[in-house]
Amino acid sequence: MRLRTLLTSLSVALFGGAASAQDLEIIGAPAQGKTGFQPAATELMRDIQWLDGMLLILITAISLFVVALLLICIVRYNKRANPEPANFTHNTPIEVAWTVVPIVILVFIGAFSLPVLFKQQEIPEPEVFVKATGYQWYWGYEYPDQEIEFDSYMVGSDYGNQLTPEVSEQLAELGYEDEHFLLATDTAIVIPTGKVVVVQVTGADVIHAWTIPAFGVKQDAVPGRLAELWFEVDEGMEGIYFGQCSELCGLSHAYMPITVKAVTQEQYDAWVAETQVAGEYVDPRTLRLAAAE
Ligand SMILES: [Cu+2]
Repeated sequence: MRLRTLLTSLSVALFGGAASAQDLEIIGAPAQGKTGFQPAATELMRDIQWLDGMLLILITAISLFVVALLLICIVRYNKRANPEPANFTHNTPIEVAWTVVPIVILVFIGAFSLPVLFKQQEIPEPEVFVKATGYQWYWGYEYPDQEIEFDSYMVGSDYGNQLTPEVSEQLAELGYEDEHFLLATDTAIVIPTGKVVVVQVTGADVIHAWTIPAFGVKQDAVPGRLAELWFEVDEGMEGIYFGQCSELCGLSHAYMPITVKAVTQEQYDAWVAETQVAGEYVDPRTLRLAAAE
């Protein structure tokens, strides 16, 4: 697997690099000392960020309300200020209120969060279809319509996952900086912006998970199961996006990152033409149909 992969990877890397790495901006990457989300590159991620902001306002209001109640109790009902405590145990209106109000709040949250969830889970008709398979410890990719197949290893996986001078050099050759060590891969998924991309996710050995934070997608890669996720990168958001395997999958779990290059349709078409490899090819979708029968 690895040798054949190496050969195809080479062509992918050569052109993948030329087409995109150097002239593509790195958009989806974690930044030192930052909190919050990476910039949203899809509508799905914008929805998630909006939901997050809305929930933050809501929980801040609830927290302030609870803190205010606590402070009132501390100040007005301490032993000194209130030497004769009340001795009732029930208050029906208050009990109804603290049951009904949280229900209303939860229904309100659900009314906004469920549509976001459904939008992620309802997979549209793909314009580009990619199959991602998690292996211990790298990702394999297939474009059945284009008959493209390659594996994607972390830059540095051949050097004990250490940032050696050789690895530094490899990163530079692919257009990355040292800071992208642990994120950059030798090959990358290339997809066009403004198109619906469906990624079919599965695992070959143990459970992995495929994610790109800036796209707002994450999907467990479970052996024996085919799951799907979708995204459409906004036009104008051409760039490089990183993700990492997100399901603890063994020793080198931390060393199987994901690189997606979002490019224009023309660049994508050129990449496909350069990368297509002849040979025996099994369409993963026929396997899916067979499994469904
Ligand atoms: Cu993993």
